[in-house]
Amino acid sequence: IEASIPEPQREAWLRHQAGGFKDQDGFEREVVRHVETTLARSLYNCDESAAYSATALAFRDRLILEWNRTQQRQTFADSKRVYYLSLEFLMGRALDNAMLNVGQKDLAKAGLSDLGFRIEDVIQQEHDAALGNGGLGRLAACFLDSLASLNYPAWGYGLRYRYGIFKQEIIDGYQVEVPDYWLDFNPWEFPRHDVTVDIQFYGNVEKKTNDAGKTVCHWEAGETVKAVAYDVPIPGYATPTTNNLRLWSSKAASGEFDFQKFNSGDYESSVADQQRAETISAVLYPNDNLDRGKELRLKQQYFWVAASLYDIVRRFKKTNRSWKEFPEQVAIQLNDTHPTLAIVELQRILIDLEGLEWDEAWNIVVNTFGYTNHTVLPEALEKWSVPLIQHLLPRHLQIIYDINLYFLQTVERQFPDDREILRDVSIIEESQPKMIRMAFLAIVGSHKVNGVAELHSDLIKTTIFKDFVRIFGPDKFTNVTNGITPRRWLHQANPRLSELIASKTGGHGFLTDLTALNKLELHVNDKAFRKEWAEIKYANKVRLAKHIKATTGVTVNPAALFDVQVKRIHEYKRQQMNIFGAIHRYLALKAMTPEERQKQLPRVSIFGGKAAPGYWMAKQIIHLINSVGAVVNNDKEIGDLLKVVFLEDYNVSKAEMIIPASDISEHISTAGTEASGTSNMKFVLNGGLIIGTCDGANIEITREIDESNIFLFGHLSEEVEELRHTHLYGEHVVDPKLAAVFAEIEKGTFGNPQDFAGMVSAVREHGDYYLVSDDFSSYVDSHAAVDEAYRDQEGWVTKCITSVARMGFFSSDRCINEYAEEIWNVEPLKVEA
Ligand code: Z15
Repeated sequence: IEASIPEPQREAWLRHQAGGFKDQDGFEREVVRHVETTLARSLYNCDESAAYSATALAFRDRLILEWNRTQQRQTFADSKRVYYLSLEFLMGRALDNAMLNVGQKDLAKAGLSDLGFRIEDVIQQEHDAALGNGGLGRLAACFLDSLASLNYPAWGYGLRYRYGIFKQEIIDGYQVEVPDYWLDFNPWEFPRHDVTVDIQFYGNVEKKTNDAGKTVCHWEAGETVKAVAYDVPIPGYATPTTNNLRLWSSKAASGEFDFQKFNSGDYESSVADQQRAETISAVLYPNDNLDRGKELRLKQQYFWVAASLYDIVRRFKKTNRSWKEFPEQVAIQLNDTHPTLAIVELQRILIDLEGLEWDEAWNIVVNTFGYTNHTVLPEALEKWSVPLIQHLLPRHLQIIYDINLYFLQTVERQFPDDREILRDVSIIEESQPKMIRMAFLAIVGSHKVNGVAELHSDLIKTTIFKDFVRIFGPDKFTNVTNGITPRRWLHQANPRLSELIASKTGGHGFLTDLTALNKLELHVNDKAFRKEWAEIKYANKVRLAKHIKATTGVTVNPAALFDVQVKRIHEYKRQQMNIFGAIHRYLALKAMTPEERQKQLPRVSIFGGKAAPGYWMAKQIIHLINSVGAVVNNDKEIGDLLKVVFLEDYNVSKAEMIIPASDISEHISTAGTEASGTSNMKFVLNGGLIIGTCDGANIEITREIDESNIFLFGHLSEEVEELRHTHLYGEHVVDPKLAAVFAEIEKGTFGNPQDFAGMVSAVREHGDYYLVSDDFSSYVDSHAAVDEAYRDQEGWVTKCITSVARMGFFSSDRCINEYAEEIWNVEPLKVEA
């Protein structure tokens, strides 16, 4: 590597190189220095927020030193790098994670205490980095943690949204969205004002003859926007590797154009240009599993993809290799279809700018990309209209047409005289207007396509992508079951449980090899261990009960069974079935004699999750949950036997508190709709059981922990299509228990029935697409089985311990190793700790 400082002066640099703090005293010195200089405060006005800032800065200083060393090491090793392209990174808080990953939380705790602060309170000061909607964004964050912890040379690329997912407030039982401005103080990002890329939009394409006399396409763009890099260090757990997450921020390109405007006195419109450019990275689209086809979203996608590719290509070019070696140096993973334009952009770079022939370029492209599919829901599959792409990216549209042409020609050779398959697999849908099917483009432009759980990977092969299996053969399609990082989701979220497990499994090795949890099974009958296990769960429930009291005013009994469903609100996830179930339980309790009632098990039904602002039905579901809570929680006859609460603003840091406090959590999507689910894994890892359908990763969790440890119910994915058909064309009778629930809603027990009419009619009048009625009675029965099992506290604890012991498979480390071997062909970089 070439150094910018010449030899004789380098000695002074090495003498002064920063080392970061080494002990508690050094840590305290750094904190005080940051309070007094960086923050310009003193011991007279250092509050918790300043203590957080200074602590974060002290750790940030450490991280960036490791970051630098890691980048140098990876460049020097010259090995293949992985680039994970994701429009979402749902990181949550960084301080606790940084302290634990570099192994200095104890030191910081003692240091902060010495300075007059409690580390728990300091940690709570941090604002979540919420650059994501739900599962897909959180998966990306877990993957970054595993990539660094396993020492893979890997970068994440995303957008630096000024506003992350909105903050949810519940006002009079309704969701209200408040913008989340999170950048006021963010010590975790490093602006790289020297790392910028000019990104072009609009304009037109001309044919030109280049110096070699060859005809090439030249894109004369109409607008240029600048992408500025912001780097976020990603520390691995117990390793010196600190990888990079590079987020792009948009800025007006200060070209001559603006200058002219400025000179001619058109100051206002040059400011307007500025603002328009900054709009690109202004806000995360708040839709989970839904594509709305907005132009600004397409601009975001191209902006981010083009900047990232430029950066990747620039780095590759420094190695002076020939283009054909590109796929040996670079693996790019597409997190869903959102970055699919990267395929087109790389082809454009290679043929238009680098002068490669089409076939040679296309080989490089296909060998570089891998595509992960995360959904089969039709409303989530991205399609962009041809006129929109024509307008925004005219050269890219031509390339897409060429990709499609060559692809369809090979299909035609393979299946002569089969017009149907040509129409079915065409990247261009012949609709009005024509649409580009991004998933098809992603499949054609990648060497591997993976689903995220076994059932899901099978489903994509037999349904939405079945023709592509015929064309490319089955080996192009593979499964990588999702995973979660045990560092955040056990060690950080549930420190007492983590320590207890460490004490029984011979240390903290399970945090880097989660299969080591299986040693817990040897201790399942150890009385003291079981007692402590139960105490930890209870303490976590007490903490959540306090939060519930503080935020909703509802008093809940920590000894009650905590029944939790926290995730984005969506009809396919069936929170409506859960609240209908709660109403059913309420009616059953009301119908009992006081003596009978006395024998019932107290329950707290806990909900949380955001509805997309434009998703009317999801908002109605939130309203019904709150309305039921308002009645049930104030019913003196019912008392502790049933409470229904909706926790506002569910996010990563709330998840870290809620998940460890759960007894039973609900993963009850209509079979075949939830690609994987990942919170199911987090709940079980934290010693909670689950009630769920045979969907997504629930199936593999069952395989691992045994069906005796999970409450499964409902129809299977093979049965769904026929049931839907019968609802529409045969007879459709609503389950009687559910009909009674509807009757109660319509009586006005929970407020104006009109407010909930959409939810009722979706089931009764509109074909019950999500099979709420079909699954209702088995759902209710399954809950009765949960009650029964919970009464036997000893049996319950056995189930919990056994389940945790068998969860090793679901580490995102296992998952990343599978990607590395099966898709990326990359190896970890050996490092000395
Ligand atoms: C999203 O969060 C998921 C899929 C999507 O297509 C979009 Cl747009 C957002 C989720 C799946 O719903 C969930 O089942 C899966 O566990 C998660 O991605 C990660 O693969």
